[in-house]
Amino acid sequence: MKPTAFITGATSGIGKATAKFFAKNNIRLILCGRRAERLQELQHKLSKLTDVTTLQFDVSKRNEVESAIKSLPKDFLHIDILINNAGNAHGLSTIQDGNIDDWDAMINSNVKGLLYVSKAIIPQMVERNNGFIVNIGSIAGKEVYPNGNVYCASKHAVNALNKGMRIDLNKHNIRVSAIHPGAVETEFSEVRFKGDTEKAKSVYTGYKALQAKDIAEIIYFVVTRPYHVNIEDLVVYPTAQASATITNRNS
Ligand code: NDP
Ligand code: 8X3
Repeated sequence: MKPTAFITGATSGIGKATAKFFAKNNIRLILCGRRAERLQELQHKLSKLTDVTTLQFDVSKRNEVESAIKSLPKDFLHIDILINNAGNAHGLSTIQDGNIDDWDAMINSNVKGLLYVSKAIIPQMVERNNGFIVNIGSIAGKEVYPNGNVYCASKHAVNALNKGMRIDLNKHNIRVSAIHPGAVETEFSEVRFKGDTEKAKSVYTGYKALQAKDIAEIIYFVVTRPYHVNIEDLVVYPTAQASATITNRNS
């Protein structure tokens, strides 16, 4: 029986690359995001490789999350793998200059969204005594960098929730892992800088950033270990990056 994975943030970047990699490796897919057109395109493409269904919802809207998951077709109700990936940074400002709407957006999607989705899916895993949750954190969940304040706080929360899930779900035989990437060249910086593509590009210039596929391959490796093996936590940097604030741009 092929496993089924529920991937949030599948319309772009890490989530999309993971969907493609999973599809090539016979994992059935529930692809989630807000952009319906992208979900349809992806479904059309990946359906040639595996069974795919899509759910359009905003992770930060509790009612949307609950009703979307309840609306899953019968043959997709059994979820083996949950990839909590949806999220973004909004803005990069000092705490005194920060925009409260940006703070709300980050906390609502990166923290509350992850919780809403997890809460809707964990019970079936508990009931079956089987399941896998992969939380996509960030190096921003391991250290705090200038102007990163609220985004870093949201990813520190993901790190704490990953540990909390591991403890609480331990007696239910559920595996829980976190992956904490450094700079990955996706739409992340375009979102952070609100569509300023030049500024976004500059984040990845002068060195080879991680690509979404690099993280997808790692997620696939993590979820395909034998059931008694649980990789708790992986921090993954581009070779040129030593920490959130130290990148060799002449490499
Ligand atoms: P992208 O911007 O390329 O992708 C973000 C994805 O999240 C999109 O599919 C988007 O879908 C979805 N998303 C965002 N907000 C919501 C929401 N409120 N409801 C539903 N879906 C949402 O960025 P990445 O692929 O880089 O980011 C994926 C994860 O990786 C994030 O959690 C990010 O914090 C983390 N990360 C990224 C790093 C990087 O350098 N790129 C490094 C470390 C961690 P849609 O807009 O269609 O809803
Ligand atoms: C994304 C990477 O360095 O902008 O989480 O926090 S960073």
